[in-house]
Amino acid sequence: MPGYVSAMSFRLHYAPDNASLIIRLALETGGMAYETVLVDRAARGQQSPAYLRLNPNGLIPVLETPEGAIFETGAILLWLADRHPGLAPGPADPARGDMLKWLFYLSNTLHPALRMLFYPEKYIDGDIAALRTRTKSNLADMLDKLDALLAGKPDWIGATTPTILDPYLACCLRWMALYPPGETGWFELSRWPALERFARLRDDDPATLRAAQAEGLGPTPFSTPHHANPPEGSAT
Ligand SMILES: N[C@@H](CCC(=O)N[C@@H](CS)C(=O)NCC(=O)O)C(=O)O
Repeated sequence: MPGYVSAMSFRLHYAPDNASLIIRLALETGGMAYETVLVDRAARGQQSPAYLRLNPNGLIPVLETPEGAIFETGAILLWLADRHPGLAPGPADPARGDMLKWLFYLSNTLHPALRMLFYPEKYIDGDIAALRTRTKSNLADMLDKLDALLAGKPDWIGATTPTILDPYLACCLRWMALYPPGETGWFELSRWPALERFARLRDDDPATLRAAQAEGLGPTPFSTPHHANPPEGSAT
């Protein structure tokens, strides 16, 4: 595995259609130069000694930066936004607090609930079906709140110009529609009209088109997603 990145460049450790997609979309939105390193999920590359040196949690993504390796999707997004004006309201912007609270909501409430649905065995030794049932209901409540947020048309999520929150939410919607196979019947995007409009807007974003090409996501990756058909690697 390659080591530290050269000055002023980013190296994204990714697997197709994994949480690294959120970071790829943010990098594309910001027009930032980056290279990618495939994590071979089929071979459990995220648990290799070299990868664990970058992220001791063995989770994807990692972004190598000139200042060191960063893990945790929310942390990487905020780090990028702090260095790239336009990706989020800055510290002096009155919208900063609103942006931060919903960024943290995505990263410490919505995203972990998705992980419970996708990897229930990491959260419970017993009744996986019960955990999944409760988690789906919790997720539906979260989507109600996010739909209300977007219906209010804030200019830092769901607006024409995307911020770091847009790829995070868009990817979560995509994964709810696709994963785990056989467990997605609860999710019907049309139940949340503002979220459905949001997903359509994100489908057509130029950064989405570039990421979709790189990871084989197809033409409508957020509003009517299909499983990825990536040129390299595998999603699971
Ligand atoms: N809290 C982490 C979660 C990342 C995460 O769930 N990554 C998944 C891929 S989407 C992963 O690495 N799964 C492999 C595993 O659990 O072994 C973050 O925000 O970066």
